[in-house]
Amino acid sequence: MIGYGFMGRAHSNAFRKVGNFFDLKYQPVLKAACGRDEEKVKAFAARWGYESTETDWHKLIARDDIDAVDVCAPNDQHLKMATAAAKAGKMILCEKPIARTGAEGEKMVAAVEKAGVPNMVWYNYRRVPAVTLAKQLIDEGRLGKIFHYRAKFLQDWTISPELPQGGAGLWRLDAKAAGSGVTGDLLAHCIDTALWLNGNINTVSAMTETFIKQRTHTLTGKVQKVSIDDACAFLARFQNGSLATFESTRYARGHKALYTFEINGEKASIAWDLHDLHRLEYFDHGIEGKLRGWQSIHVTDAGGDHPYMDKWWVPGLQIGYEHSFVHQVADFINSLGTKKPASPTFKDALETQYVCDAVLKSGKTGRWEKVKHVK
Ligand code: SOE
Repeated sequence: MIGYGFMGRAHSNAFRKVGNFFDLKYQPVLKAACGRDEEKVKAFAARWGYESTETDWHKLIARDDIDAVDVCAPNDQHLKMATAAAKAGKMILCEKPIARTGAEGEKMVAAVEKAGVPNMVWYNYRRVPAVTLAKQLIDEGRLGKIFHYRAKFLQDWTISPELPQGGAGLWRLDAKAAGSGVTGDLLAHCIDTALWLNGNINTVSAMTETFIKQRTHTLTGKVQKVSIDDACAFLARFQNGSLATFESTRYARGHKALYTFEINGEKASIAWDLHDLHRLEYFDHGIEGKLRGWQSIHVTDAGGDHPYMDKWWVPGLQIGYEHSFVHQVADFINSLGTKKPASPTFKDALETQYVCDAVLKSGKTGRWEKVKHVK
């Protein structure tokens, strides 16, 4: 494990729990945690049960007793860590977004393909059971032809001009470390889910804004220009002919993590909301007229009807955010040695990155931009 922030905790929790709930081909063993601050990494390792610590990630990657590396460091570290880990023949799990740009992502894809190592990017929301159920319903053809896709991810934690940029957690405000603002951090989630549910996006037209132009940088102590996008809204056209709107901001007062999507098809519509993540709203036009209406499906059926839920409690008892990471680890481990890698692979995540690149470009040019595709 490289990194001990928010995601270091979320992933460690998943590695620890997964074997208690899922039948696995291999049990994860928490060999080592790595971070630059020795005291902090030792405390992290002790809390989560890692056998050892390292303060230099090169040393971690060089170790023979490590088979898989989990990159939970800021985005500017992904390329060098993942390519070095691939060269050393390690499996790699990398935090989202895959990198700061498509160009970086391409190098990472090339490295894992050359090394032939299993790889995955942590777009965890795919594995919220209600979202996985949405995927099943779409793949079964229940929505018919898709007309519209609508997604947003709203937060409000950066409204204060006193908030610095850079350093722990706040590297998300520093374009050098993060690559972009809400586009790479939040819209990337919406885009990953959208590509998974509704196929590729061909063209985008975006507007971006940076509301607070200067912030003190934690590492230099100086007031520096803010180069990330604080807000971004874009229109998109999918390859299947459907139209989309996406919106994200960290300036929506009152909203903490309002990730929602809605899909309108010829025969049915689907809606989901992260704040109520165990529910899937479903409208089936095929239902007899007098009973037709939105159904709120409580996705907790443990009898096998609802994805992943047979591994948890009894029907009606819901699970939460952290379980999406447990599901992702389970799928990754059980995909090893099979012909079907756990998604999203680095290659899948590169497609999302290409959409982000086109969105950021369009935000600058003010024009519709074409999305590059992974071959
Ligand atoms: C940012 O606040 C953040 O933590 C993202 O980095 C995560 O990817 C998202 O799931 C929740 O919000």
